[in-house]
Amino acid sequence: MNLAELNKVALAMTAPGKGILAADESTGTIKKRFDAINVECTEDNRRDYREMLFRAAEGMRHISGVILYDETIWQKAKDGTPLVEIIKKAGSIPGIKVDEGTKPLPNCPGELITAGLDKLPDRLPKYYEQGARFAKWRAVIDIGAGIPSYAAISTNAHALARYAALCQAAQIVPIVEPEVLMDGDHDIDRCYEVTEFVLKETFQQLYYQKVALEGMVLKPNMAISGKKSAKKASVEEVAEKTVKMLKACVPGAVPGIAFLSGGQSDEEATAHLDAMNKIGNLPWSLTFSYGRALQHAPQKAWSGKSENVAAAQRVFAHRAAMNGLASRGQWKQDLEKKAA
Ligand code: 5MM
Repeated sequence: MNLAELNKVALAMTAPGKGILAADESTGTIKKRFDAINVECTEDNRRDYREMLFRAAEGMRHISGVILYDETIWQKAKDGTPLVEIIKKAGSIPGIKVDEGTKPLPNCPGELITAGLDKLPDRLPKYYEQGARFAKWRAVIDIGAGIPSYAAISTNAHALARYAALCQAAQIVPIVEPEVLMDGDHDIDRCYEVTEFVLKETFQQLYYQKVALEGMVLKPNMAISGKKSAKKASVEEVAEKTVKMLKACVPGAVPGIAFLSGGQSDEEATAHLDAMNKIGNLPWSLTFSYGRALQHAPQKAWSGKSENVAAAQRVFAHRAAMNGLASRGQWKQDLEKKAA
């Protein structure tokens, strides 16, 4: 393992002013997104949609890396150019989602474990050869009555650490994503309490597996109220509590933290990131690794029509630019109004 090289990639992925585009929806998830805009979920449509994003030069100026799904990393654009080459030409780093989704966790009703470790040592060198310099693995922790259990937290943290160690051995930077879902009716303090526990356990397991923190990126959820919570925390409260929680759990050796959006509205995800960076004086850089909060608007603008490509690319560029500003703590709400 060349740790200096891993560290260089991790720093580039989380460089201020830029963030990561999570375009790694599995076929089932992208089908849901396409259903919402009445687009048929064919291989060609998935290719055309993603090619449109990767060729959006203005938007890609703010994108340090792109997380791809297995299908996409091998795909070629309409003119025969590999999609990974388009990403690299745009000055961005290609990455790959390597987990194989979730399965029910035995003895833990309603809880999940992420699968995909078995063949990982054989798959990673192939992804490296194809141009991937980082990978992603997402663990899912739900909050509800009697959950999460310690069994679910520790099993998922262990899998995340095993994955991260395998990535580094293959000279690939692991994005470690322990996602505490915001689907429930819990308040921000319950989210804080669960996420703190999950992060502590994750870093303990990373330590046991001898993962070099300098060569990884953390992709956490924010401390935030559940979507069905009766009391919605303000932007300031989310920022203050998330920063407090991360400072208590994430060693300064980690080069950068790139948040998931988790179902927040596009503008909320930007405002929260911005407010955290405005607090300042942080030991790591804080940026975005958004899927929905970056793609929702361009998907709607595109709606599967080639005549909408330029408009969709403009919408994508706007969201990427807003989040780029937020990663520096320089976003202002006025900028959203001006674009509208
Ligand atoms: C883009 O969505 C990713 C893939 O999800 P599935 O494997 O379930 O299809 C997802 O892992 C995503 O990278 C993260 O959850 C962050 O995305 P959001 O939309 O929460 O920012």
